[in-house]
Amino acid sequence: MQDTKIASVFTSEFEKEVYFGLTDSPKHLSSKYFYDKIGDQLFQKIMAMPTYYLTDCEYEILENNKEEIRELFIGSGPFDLIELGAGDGKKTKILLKEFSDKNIDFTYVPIDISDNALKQLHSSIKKELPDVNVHPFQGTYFEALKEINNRKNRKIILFLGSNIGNLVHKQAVDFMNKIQKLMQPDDLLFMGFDQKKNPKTILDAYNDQEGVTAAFNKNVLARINTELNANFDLNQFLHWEVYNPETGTAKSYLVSKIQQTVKIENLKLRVDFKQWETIHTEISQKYDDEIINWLAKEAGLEMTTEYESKRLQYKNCVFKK
Ligand code: AVJ
Repeated sequence: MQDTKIASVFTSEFEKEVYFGLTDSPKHLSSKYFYDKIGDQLFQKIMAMPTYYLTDCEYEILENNKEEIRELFIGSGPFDLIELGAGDGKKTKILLKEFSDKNIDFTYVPIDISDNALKQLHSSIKKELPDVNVHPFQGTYFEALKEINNRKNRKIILFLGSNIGNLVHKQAVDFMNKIQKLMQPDDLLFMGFDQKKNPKTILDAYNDQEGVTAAFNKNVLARINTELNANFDLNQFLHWEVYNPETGTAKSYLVSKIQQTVKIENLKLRVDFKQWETIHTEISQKYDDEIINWLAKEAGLEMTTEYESKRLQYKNCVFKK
């Protein structure tokens, strides 16, 4: 049994979520906590791996369609280009460069949970694309909604990389619906959706041989160690990926290789693991047309355009309210 500590003295959202996630059954932790300085670097490594095809697919779509996308976005004049989960902005820079080259009047508002990623993105844009106006905003997707609401210009909202896939359908509908409610008739929502495909391809994308994805997954434990004074032995956990081709849901787990007890000093908590007990850490949902149309309908959005990558099935879809 776990020690109990009255759950009223948490000093951060992280503490609180770790406490409730690791005292729940089955155990779980949120993938939003993968992203600190080390996690950002690991994710950049993942994006550079050929097995993680998502980045290349979306890059190809943006590169091949940048003129058409530019025309679509210009619409009736100046706009704010608001990006949820901007990360290193590698793909978005294709559009930023295109807009900047054509002297389009817009402001780029990158939003990310990682302060580190945002700072790097900001300084790289200042250097590479000095003419682009940038207004970075640090926060979760939920906090991003407030920022979207504060922007008074016409809005183009980018939600790339199949980041939506970290949300279960109910959360995705809820989130897209909240965005829809903040949109004006002229505004657009531009999203990336990784498609259902050969299950082997998906497993390879989330279980690379070099162990980068494993390190990325375990980074949430590393953060608990350093930020909450815990003693997780990362070697005693196994990265495990499952993909259900029926539902299109990929799930990541950390599996305890042995029976063990972990101490988290800042939470005054001892967490017992049975041998082979799991911590569920991430979902990466894969989509098909039926699911995307259903999400859009539920969220009160109408799809106006879609782009598909040639090599592997990945789509970018444009919605209006
Ligand atoms: C950034 C959420 C889109 O789920 O594919 C990559 C994160 N996790 N490898 C994804 C991730 C493991 C990624 N997203």
